[in-house]
Amino acid sequence: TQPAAPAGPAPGALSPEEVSARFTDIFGAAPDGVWTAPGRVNLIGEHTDYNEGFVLPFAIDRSAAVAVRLRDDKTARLFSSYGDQGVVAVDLTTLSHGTMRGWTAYPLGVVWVLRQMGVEIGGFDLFLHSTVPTGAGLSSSAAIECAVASAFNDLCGAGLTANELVLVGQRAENEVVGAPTGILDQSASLLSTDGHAVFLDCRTQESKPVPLDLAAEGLVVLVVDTKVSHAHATGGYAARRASCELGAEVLGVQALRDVTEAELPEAAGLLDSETFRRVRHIVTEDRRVLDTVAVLADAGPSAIGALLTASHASMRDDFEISCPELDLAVDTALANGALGARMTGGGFGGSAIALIPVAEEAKVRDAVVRAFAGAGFTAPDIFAVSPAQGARRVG
Ligand code: GAF
Repeated sequence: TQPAAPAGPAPGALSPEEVSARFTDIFGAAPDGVWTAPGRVNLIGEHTDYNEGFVLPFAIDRSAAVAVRLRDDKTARLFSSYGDQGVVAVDLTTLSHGTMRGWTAYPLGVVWVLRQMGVEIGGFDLFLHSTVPTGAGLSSSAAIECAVASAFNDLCGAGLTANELVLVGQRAENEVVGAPTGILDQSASLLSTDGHAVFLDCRTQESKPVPLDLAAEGLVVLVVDTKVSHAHATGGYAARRASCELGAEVLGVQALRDVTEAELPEAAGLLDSETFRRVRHIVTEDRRVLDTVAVLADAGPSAIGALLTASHASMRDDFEISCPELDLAVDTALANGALGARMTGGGFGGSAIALIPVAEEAKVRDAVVRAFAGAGFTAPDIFAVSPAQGARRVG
């Protein structure tokens, strides 16, 4: 096998010292600290999280960095390098859902949840710089939530565990942003370790690192960001979650995690055909996650391709959360040497991943770019990712 070259720093990445210096330029004094939290790709296990099932994500080498300094008053001042919006000042004594808008809903949402939990947070200045592309299905919002939650956990001595911080981020997403999401993204961002995927049981929050040394196997995971943006606060995501809850209710189980593949024929007789297909995706996807973990241990990453591709077919045909751009990315990658490929994340746009021998990488990239141009789609952004370290203090 041919060893892969390590991926370089993410475009636009700043060192912790640079983040700290930017903070000082903006707010006129040095921060109390700097924290980072990564985005993620999900290797397999989609929409299984809120069905109390299994997921296998890994953090990617693109992350959100926040520098924070506590203030003596009740004012929050926030600045992000995302857009040219300048400093946003918020009076924390009147913090409510209505005052948390745009990107500030993520850091302020986390602060709101922590305060609801009794963590005493007064005023603060916060600078955010992220290299996780937004709207690409790579958990840019969870990266912000987890960096901010880690910062205040440390600065305010809250003493919350990583699993508790996962739930803080999820509550911010559910209750403030309004997206009915599960714990996949925050878990990946907080629990990942360098060179590993995280195998997570979403019912118990038990997790274990699974070695994923792609480079040693001469493999690369390419992300194809289709540029079709998705929004989980509305529409399809919530509808899929509702279908799953209906399925569990009709089948008389706490969650679809409790349905086995052997029970699917019987379930078909009890459910309408659309709900049945939603249920079948979840039940088979849980099994594919377990199979992927087993195959990784026995035979390594070059043997998991068929499971990834089967997962995509299930999301396309049964869960119906793919789109023409994602299908084209997957099909083109497979036709040009990928061992497996699938959409990743919530769906309805966002990104696909492809597992590729390094020797085929250029061919796959070129073929996907040409296929998108040929179909009249917006040019995708294609880049390699490797399993990275989760949230931590860096300065
Ligand atoms: C989004 C959600 F935020 C996650 O909780 C998860 O449900 C995922 O979609 C689908 O697996 O990323």
